[in-house]
Amino acid sequence: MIVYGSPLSPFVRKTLAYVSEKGLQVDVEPVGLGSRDPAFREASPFGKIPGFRDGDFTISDSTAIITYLEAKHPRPALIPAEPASRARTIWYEEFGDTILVAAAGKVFFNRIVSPRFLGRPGDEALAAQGQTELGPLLAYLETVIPASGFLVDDRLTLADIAVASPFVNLSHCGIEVVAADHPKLAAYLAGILARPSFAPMVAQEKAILAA
Ligand SMILES: N[C@@H](CCC(=O)N[C@@H](CS)C(=O)NCC(=O)O)C(=O)O
Repeated sequence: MIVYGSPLSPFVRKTLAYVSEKGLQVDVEPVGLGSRDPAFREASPFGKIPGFRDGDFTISDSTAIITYLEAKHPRPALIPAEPASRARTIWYEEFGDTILVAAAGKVFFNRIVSPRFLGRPGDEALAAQGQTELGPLLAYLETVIPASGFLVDDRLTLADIAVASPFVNLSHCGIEVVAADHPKLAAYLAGILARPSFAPMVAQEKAILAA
């Protein structure tokens, strides 16, 4: 199986952390934004990362890829079967993918992607706006994190992977959740991001950005 993309993308990182937690093996084919690589474009017609290939089967979108893998490899179940737990897992995935990435992505794109990878200055006003938008999102998470350190069913699910991933992009921008302001969220993120599914990948990302 091949995942096309770079773990610097919150969606690629989410997919790779999920793959790792499932105990699956994939090859990562690095492709940059806008790549015209034919094998990648077959998997991802609109050039978005991640793309995915399993033999003749190709698909793009982290949620679609994870849906495929979860159906094909049901154990360990990272999307619970019980209706309310399943719905809450998908809510947190959606919250991470859309609401959180909408804010964190403005910061990451304008402070790192644009100047470092596209060779043009970012829009600092937009980055600052993204940072402001984070306020209510961090406050929300602080109210919903259970003592177990997992968002759903007191065990790791896709919810935790999807919510934690965009915080790595903020960390790359020097923005950390501070325990003095958000103690539950800070402890929660420390726990999820210390897992073997995240920690080595994040270290690799930091090395890429430090080079
Ligand atoms: N909903 C998609 C979003 C994928 C996405 O937007 N990826 C970004 C990188 S973080 C991308 O490829 N952007 C390039 C583009 O839009 O052309 C997913 O979950 O995979």
